[in-house]
Amino acid sequence: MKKDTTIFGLIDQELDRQQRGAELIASENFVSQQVMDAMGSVLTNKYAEGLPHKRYYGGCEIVDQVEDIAIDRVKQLFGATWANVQPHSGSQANAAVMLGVLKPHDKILGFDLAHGGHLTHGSSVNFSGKIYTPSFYGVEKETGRIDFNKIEDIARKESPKLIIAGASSYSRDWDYKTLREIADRNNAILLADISHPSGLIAAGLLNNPLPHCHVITSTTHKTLRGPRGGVIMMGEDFENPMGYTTMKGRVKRFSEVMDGAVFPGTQGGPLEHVIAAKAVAFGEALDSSYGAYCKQVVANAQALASAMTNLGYEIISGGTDNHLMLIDLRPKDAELTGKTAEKTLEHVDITINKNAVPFETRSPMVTSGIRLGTPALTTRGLKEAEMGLIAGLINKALENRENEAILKQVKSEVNELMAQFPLY
Ligand code: DSN
Repeated sequence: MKKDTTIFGLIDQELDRQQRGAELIASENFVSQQVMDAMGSVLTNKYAEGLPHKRYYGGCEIVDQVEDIAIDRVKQLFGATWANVQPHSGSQANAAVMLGVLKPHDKILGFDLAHGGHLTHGSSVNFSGKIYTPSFYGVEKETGRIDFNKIEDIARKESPKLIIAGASSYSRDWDYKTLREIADRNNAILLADISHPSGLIAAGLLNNPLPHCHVITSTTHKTLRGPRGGVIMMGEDFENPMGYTTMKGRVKRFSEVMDGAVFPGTQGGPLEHVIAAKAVAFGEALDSSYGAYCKQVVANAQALASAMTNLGYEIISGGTDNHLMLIDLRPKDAELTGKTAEKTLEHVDITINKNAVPFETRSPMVTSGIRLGTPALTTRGLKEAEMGLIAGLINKALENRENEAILKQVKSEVNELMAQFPLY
């Protein structure tokens, strides 16, 4: 076959974009060459519906070993007793948990998307808000933090069958112990979606939900620095509280319900090439160097938050415990929207995303905030000193957003800085 120069030309352009730019999207990272090699391997050719050693296809003896290793490594990484590494993404992992735990129209209680939650935690435009009946908790206006004790008032009023912890733009740690007590008192299952901070949890830098939550979901491509994908885990397996039975009448274990909810419940054939890449990434995260990387991610986030604060920007909750921060632009510049900030920074090769802030007054397509994260820049080797430089460049671009000459100068400063930290 003739090489597809159109697509490979675009891939080269994307590599150049990634090389020259400062990547501050909190949910992105740069995987190692061996993670990419595993993803681009012959394993993409294999169908393997089912679980290792219980497949619906022949010829699975090699992919069984790959998937077993991925499962073993992720269990070791988080201290889990059970894991399913087949979810194609974090959203698919959440869909499987909900299918396993809930019936259509059952009540769920999640963190409000407008306060930093996720679409799959009950948003009206997502399956989770269309199939199930959501209610939400949020942050306190004065502190920008969740008051975990207040969640109980909502749980008592709403009686949700599932309570969801986890966020996509919340910079503080979670009190899983209190949430489990609330879940137990209100007969709810507790799901922690740790897609964003999972790497930092594995490195022991944040509270671990495994001992407290019934079930845990995560993506594998954010702080965990693996391929795009998802995983479901359990700290302790137990007899299924929903009372599902096998065809022979035996009460199923929760892990059996979860496995069935992934396949055949919500997915077909697993992506064994991606599962191989997950195994490689989990192996990298088990290496002692990964802990140092995660510590630097947090140190960089704190340095960036403090530099942005010194430049007059307001960080929601006043700082960060993890890899990201949410900035309300209004106190610095009432005219500056998240949409304009994202576009301006893209123009100077700094990639961020606009983000709604708690108690937002603008539409989700405009917003009053931006979200910044440090996992990707930290992988490239940037440290606290460079975070000060990045904050200065962001500020210079935003303050001079109408001045093309200054924007051009900022862009070349960004490109020069990033050239000192080569990627691949
Ligand atoms: N899109 C992801 C993020 O940026 O946080 C969440 O799914």
